[in-house]
Amino acid sequence: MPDSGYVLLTGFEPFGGDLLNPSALLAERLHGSEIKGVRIASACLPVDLARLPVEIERLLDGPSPRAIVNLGLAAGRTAVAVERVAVNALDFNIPDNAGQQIRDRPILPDGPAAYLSRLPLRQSVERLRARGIPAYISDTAGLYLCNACMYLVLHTLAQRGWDIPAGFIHVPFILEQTAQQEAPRASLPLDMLTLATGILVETALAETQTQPLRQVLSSTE
Ligand code: PCA
Repeated sequence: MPDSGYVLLTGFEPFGGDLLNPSALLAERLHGSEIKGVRIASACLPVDLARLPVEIERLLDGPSPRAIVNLGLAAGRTAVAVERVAVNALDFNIPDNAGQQIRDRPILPDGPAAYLSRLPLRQSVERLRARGIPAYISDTAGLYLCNACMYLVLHTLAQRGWDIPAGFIHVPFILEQTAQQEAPRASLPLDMLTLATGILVETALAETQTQPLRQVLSSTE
């Protein structure tokens, strides 16, 4: 059987005192499944600025995946947020899991100011909404580890000339988490977010098939 490649799907470990991170659960749930005949390979990324680039490098140290979807938790957001842009800046409101609180620093001192998502943003949001899942295009992924992940992945693709769909999705809390919160914040059910992740991967893959020569939407250069 010909190898039809794989989709790299990542989540993040818990951070900021939370016991779980829905993005890691989603990645785990979809690991090994197939979407449009393409296998999903999942990984969990560290909320640790020193380790994050090493881990991304390790994950991309092989043949190019067909698509990359990186997931993270955005506490308090009300819907699935398809991120439009990653900026070359770090400014942490809370320390990372290694206790580092970075202020006002670039991710890569010589890197471009920003990278635009390589996911089909509008189609993704439309397809999620059509399935009854609240979603929107977000214009900021924050200045913490998720933005850094999106930036580093897109930077790596630009450097290697890998013309594949890739980008970042922020998900809200899951219902199960907010039940323990003093003042429960916005959440969506885990099953709905699982469905959303599948739709996002499928949309990314569909776009590659219809537009194999999609222009590189990368830097500010
Ligand atoms: N959310 C954080 C980092 C890890 C995660 O899941 C963020 O939004 O940057």
